[in-house]
Amino acid sequence: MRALIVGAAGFVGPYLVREIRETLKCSVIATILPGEKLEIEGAEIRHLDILDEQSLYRLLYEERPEYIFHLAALSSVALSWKKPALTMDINVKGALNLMDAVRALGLKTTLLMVGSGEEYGHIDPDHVPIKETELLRPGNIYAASKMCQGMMGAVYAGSYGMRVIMTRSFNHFGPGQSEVFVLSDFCRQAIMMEKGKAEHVFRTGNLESRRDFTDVRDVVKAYLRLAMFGRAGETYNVGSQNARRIRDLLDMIIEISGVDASVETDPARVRPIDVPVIEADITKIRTETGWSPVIPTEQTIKDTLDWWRERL
Ligand code: A2R
Repeated sequence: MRALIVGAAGFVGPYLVREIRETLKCSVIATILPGEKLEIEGAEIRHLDILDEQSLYRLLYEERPEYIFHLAALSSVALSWKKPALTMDINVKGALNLMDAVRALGLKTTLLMVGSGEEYGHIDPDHVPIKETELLRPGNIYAASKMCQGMMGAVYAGSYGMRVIMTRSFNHFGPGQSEVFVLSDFCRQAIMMEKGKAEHVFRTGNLESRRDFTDVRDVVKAYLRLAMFGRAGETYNVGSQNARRIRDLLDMIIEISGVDASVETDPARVRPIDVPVIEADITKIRTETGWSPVIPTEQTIKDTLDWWRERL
């Protein structure tokens, strides 16, 4: 048995490789972009740009994986404002290329398409925590692209009988995440201060938003449970069902790191449109797969601080 991870060179990929090997005990093929040189422990590496349809088709023809985990994306909301066409190309056309190659080859494959909690967009506070049945009102380019991916996934499952399962993954974080993402950025800033490389001021965006954060190591466990027990054509929230104010999380980072610092708003870090509260209702995934997150936020912060400590 073989599992394929498409877009494995990012934050989630290496964690997913480990989780697949432990849970499915099968070989893992991991794709990275052409030109990248990267070793991922426990996986065979292939180069792939999902916009290159022929290479994608050839890879699937040769490998015929039983499981495909689709992670490849332009995954930053901030970047999606700057590069809207590229976001649509990678996140919609790329996902479509993948599903259509599986269809054309007639592969009996489980495809897990990773979407985003951002797809819900502006939510009535009375509708929080958000169920999968909630109307989608994406408030940014990234969210709109992921919504399209999810819709196409449902079409391929419904029309071609393919085993396509979609996630709406809420914020995740942990060691190894880029500083483009808020908590990793704060942890990095804390360690820069600790090492005397930055003045003792946190530069932040909007601190009043409430977000639902899950440790990446819990997130990849959810992906495995969904690949094994999820229903074709269905979408599942992956989150903690515990939205926290970014300000409170920053306070936790300050306390755990022990740095003494003030906090200043940096206009460059404030997004054009921000969504005040995002929190997942995880009843569906919990009931159908038995998954729920177990790693405490304090632990994730501690491990992320340690990760930056080693690197800076
Ligand atoms: O943009 P890069 O150079 O960091 O490469 C990203 C890669 N990627 C692609 N792979 C194949 N063909 C493309 N045309 C293409 N464009 C970008 O996908 C990166 O190595 C990977 C995605 O990793 P991250 O951006 O670190 O996302 P993460 O945190 O691993 O999240 C996985 C999934 C994504 O679909 C997110 O939108 C979702 O979870 O939250």
